[in-house]
This record gives sequence, C-alpha cells and structure tokens, in this order.
Amino acid sequence: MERTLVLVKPDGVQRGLVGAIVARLEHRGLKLIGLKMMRISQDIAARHYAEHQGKPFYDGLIGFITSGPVVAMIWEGREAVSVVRSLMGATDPLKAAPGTIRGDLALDLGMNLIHGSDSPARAETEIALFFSRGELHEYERTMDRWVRE
Ligand code: DAT
Ligand code: MG
Repeated sequence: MERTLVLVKPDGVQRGLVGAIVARLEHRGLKLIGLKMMRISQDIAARHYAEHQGKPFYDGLIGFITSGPVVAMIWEGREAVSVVRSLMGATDPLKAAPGTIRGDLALDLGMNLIHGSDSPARAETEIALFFSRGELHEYERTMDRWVRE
C-alpha cells in the first residue's frame, strides 16, 4: 500500500486549517499512520526542497517553511501519492480547481497551505527525512481486508 508525506505548512497552522485539511484526507478514505507538530530546521528544509535550490523563490520558500510550526503526517492508501496531489490542487492556488484544498482555501503561491510528495520514490525519501520508524503506527481497519492494492 502506498504512503505519502503531507505537511500542513505554517500558514495552515496559523489560519486554523489543520482540522479542515485532515478532514479532507480522512473523508477521502486515506489512512493516517503518522502525525506530529514540529518546527522544520534549516537543515531539513534544505534537504526537503533540494530540487528547488538556485531558483529565484528558493530563499523565500525556505524562510517560509521554517517560519513557524507545521503539522507533518503520513497517509496511506491505494495510490496515496497521486490521490493527495489531486486533493491538494495546482501549486498556484489561483490555478487550483475549486473543490481542491488550495483551490478552496488558498490564494498565494508561496502560502499554499499544503505539501504532498510528488512521486512514490520521493515519498519514501521524504517519509524517512521527517519520521522515524517508531513514529509510524500501523493498524488494521475492518474494511482494509476488501481494499484492492
Ligand atoms: P508543490 O508544492 O505543488 O509540489 P513545487 O514542488 O513546484 O510545488 O514547489 C514547492 C513550493 O515552492 C510550492 O508549494 C510553492 C513554492 N513555489 C513554487 N513555484 C514558485 C514560484 N514560481 N514562485 C514562488 N514560489 C513558488
Ligand atoms: Mg513539490
């Protein structure tokens, strides 16, 4: 079963949207297996956003993601990576479709509320960057027995 890393960014925490974002992922049927509030260090931020190093928005991106606490989560489910990406909406909230988290709740390109891993391979790397094994909580839901992989 696929897993993905989700971050509620500092704007989401400060706007009181953690519950709304968690609810959307829960309601879709994804399974929450890890959750913590944390302040992202410069080191973790640089490793997490290494792909954007050198881009004009990089310094602002690192400054923003380290500016306040985030809520980090691991969600599990069938094709969880792409399911979360579609629930998030486009990177620029102005282009995000209504019905998506960014399309309904955000307006600014930097403060776009949520991070979700963009591929299964990236998800594995990001999960290892943010969570230790003991912070992942596996549990059985009755309906998991009938879920196709
Ligand atoms: P996503 O968060 O949808 O995966 P990304 O990985 O391309 O998008 O970029 C990471 C974050 O960087 C994004 O959530 C917001 C910010 N960002 C991306 N492109 C930007 C741009 N052109 N100007 C300002 N911020 C940008
Ligand atoms: Mg990305």
